[in-house]
Amino acid sequence: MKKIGVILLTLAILLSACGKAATTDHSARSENKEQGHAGHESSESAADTEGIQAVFKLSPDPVQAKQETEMTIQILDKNGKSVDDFDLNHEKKMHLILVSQDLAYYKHLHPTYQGKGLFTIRAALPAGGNYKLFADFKPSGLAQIVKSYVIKAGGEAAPSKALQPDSKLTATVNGMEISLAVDHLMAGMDLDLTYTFKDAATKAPITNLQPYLGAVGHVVILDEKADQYLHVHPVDEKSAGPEAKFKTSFPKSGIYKIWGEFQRDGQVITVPFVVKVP
Ligand SMILES: [Cu+2]
Repeated sequence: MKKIGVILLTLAILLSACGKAATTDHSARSENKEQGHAGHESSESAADTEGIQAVFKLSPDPVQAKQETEMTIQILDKNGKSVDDFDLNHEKKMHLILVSQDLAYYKHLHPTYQGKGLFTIRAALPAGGNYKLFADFKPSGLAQIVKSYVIKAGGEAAPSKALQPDSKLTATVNGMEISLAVDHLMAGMDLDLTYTFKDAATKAPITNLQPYLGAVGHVVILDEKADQYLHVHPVDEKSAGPEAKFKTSFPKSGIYKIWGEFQRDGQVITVPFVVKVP
C-alpha cells in the first residue's frame, strides 16, 4: 500500500460506496503491435468483429506537417464489402483519436460519415514525426471496434520528451482545479478513476459540468508506446460534478497517459495526466 497510498484518496472509496448508476463497462480496447496497418482486435467479443477491416488513406501521401491532410477510413467486412450501418456511440458513428508518438499532441476528432462505410476528415499535423490514429466505431449488430494506423509526417519534428509520471494528479484548467484519484493503481484489475472539480479560486465544488457527447465526460487512455488504447465512459453519465467517475482496467504494468475531456460553459477542456501502473 505504500506507493499506492499516494494516489489513493479516501474520496474514491466514499464514492464507490454510493454509485447509483449502472456500472456497464464500455471500454473499448485495442492492442496493436503492427505499425502502419489496420489493427487486429483483442476485445472480449473478438469473434463478433472478426474480419472487419479499416483501410486508412491519407491525401496527400506522404503527409507534410502543417498542411491540411484529408484522412479517409473505409470500413470493410471480411469479404471486402463495405460495412454500411453503424450505431451511434456517444452521439457519433466514429471517434478518431490522433496522437503524436510521444503522446504530447492529442486530438479527438469526429469524421463525417459519407455512407458505404466511408468516413472522412481533414486535419493538419503540427510538426513532423510519427503519429497514430485510433478509429473507434461500432458496426450495427457488432461489438465496438478500435483500429489504428501510423502516420509519418514530413517536416521539422517537435522536440520529443519522455513520458514522466505526474507527481500529483491535479491540474488547473479554465479556472477549474481538477484532481484525479485512482482507487488502486494496479495492472489487470478493475479500478475506478474519479475526477473531482473545484473552482480554482474559491475551492467551491463545481456542479455545472455540461454533458459532452451525451455524458459528463470521456476518458481516453494510451500506454507509452500507444499500443494499448482504452476508451472509457463514465459510470454515472448524468453527473454534472463535482465528481465524474469512470471504470477501467490497465492491461499491464507500465506508464499510461490519461486524457479526460469535459465541458463547462460551452467549452470543451482536455486534462491529461500520466501515471505509472505497477
Ligand atoms: Cu469522440
